[in-house]
Amino acid sequence: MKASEAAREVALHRIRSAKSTRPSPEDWAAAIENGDRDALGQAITLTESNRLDDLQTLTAILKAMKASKSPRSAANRIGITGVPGVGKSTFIEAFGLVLLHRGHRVAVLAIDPSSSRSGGSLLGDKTRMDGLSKQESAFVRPSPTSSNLGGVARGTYEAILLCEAAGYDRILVETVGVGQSETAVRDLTDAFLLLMLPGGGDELQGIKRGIMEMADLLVVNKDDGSNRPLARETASQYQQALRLFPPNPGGHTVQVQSTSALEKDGIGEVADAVDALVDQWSSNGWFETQRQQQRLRQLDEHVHGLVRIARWNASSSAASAWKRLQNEVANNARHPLDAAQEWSNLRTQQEP
Ligand SMILES: Nc1nc2c(ncn2[C@@H]2O[C@H](COP(=O)(O)OP(=O)(O)OP(=O)(O)O)[C@@H](O)[C@H]2O)c(=O)[nH]1
Ligand SMILES: [Mg+2]
Repeated sequence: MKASEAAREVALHRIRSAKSTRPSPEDWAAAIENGDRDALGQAITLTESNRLDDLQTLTAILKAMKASKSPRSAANRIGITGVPGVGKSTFIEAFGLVLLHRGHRVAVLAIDPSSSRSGGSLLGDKTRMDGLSKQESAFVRPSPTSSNLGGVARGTYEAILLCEAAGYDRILVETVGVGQSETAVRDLTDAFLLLMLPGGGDELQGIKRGIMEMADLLVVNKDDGSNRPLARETASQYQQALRLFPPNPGGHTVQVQSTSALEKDGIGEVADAVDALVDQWSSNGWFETQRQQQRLRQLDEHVHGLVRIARWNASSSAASAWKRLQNEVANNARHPLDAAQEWSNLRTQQEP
């Protein structure tokens, strides 16, 4: 078990064992809405749980939220991806501070920040987002959502909703742009920013074309010092390359911008560009269309996720049936589809 998972288990245990003293879902929701950071943090911990009772508590909290009753929240969800070391955390710190100056309340969620390195990253991120996490109007949660459910970002959607209910209106989600997690983050956010390094084609940067096609805005970071000429050249190369891309469903032109997250340069322009995109999507309908697609995808993912959790919480007879099916499939004695069908039939029979 990774240290981060152990810490999460300890936190979940603490929440569960306080069952008799902990607030009702209504009071818990009210505490979050009133800005109680501990209440928010603990509810986010629930989103990372693999236990049905925790998820039931979470559901009750979400249903008790006033915000969930409004048809469209005013918050913007912004995904930020890019290869390790491109400067995502540094960028989020600078970007977050700009948003705070503009009167926004900023929440930062990180998805699987430790996936590509061995530990250490959480500490690093805390120092990199030091200025932001100290601010009253900011909430930084470097949550290691390395879900053992197989879903990359299960729970992050709910974490976003919780942050919004707590009054944060700019939700920044950081993910490392090397695995599947960026697709998951794309499916959770309104605007998706891809950070790039100066120099090198996209292949060199380990960025797949598919990820470039998902981006709403490309940002060449580290446009400072001796990197400058190369950063500018890289930006114009990407601008050229984008012309060959298929039109994106939001109907906007994908722009390339340059920033120095370190020197906090060009960051306000990125914030302006994101605002302009959201304005455009609000008037052409894409904002709500995309949110609707995302909600439906969440429904689908949760159906799968809950089936998996139910399997873990299954009765001993169901558990031994599952073991038997696994064995048969592992030994090639049975087709996976056939075994899955038997499992699904078993479950249907058990239901009232
Ligand atoms: N020169 C320069 N260095 C930068 C800039 N932004 C970040 N860095 C440096 O690049 C290194 C990596 O920055 P991070 O912000 O941790 O990058 P990251 O993309 O979050 O990295 P991971 O979380 O490990 O994927 C650090 O040493 C930063 O100081 C920039 O704009 N210019
Ligand atoms: Mg980082």
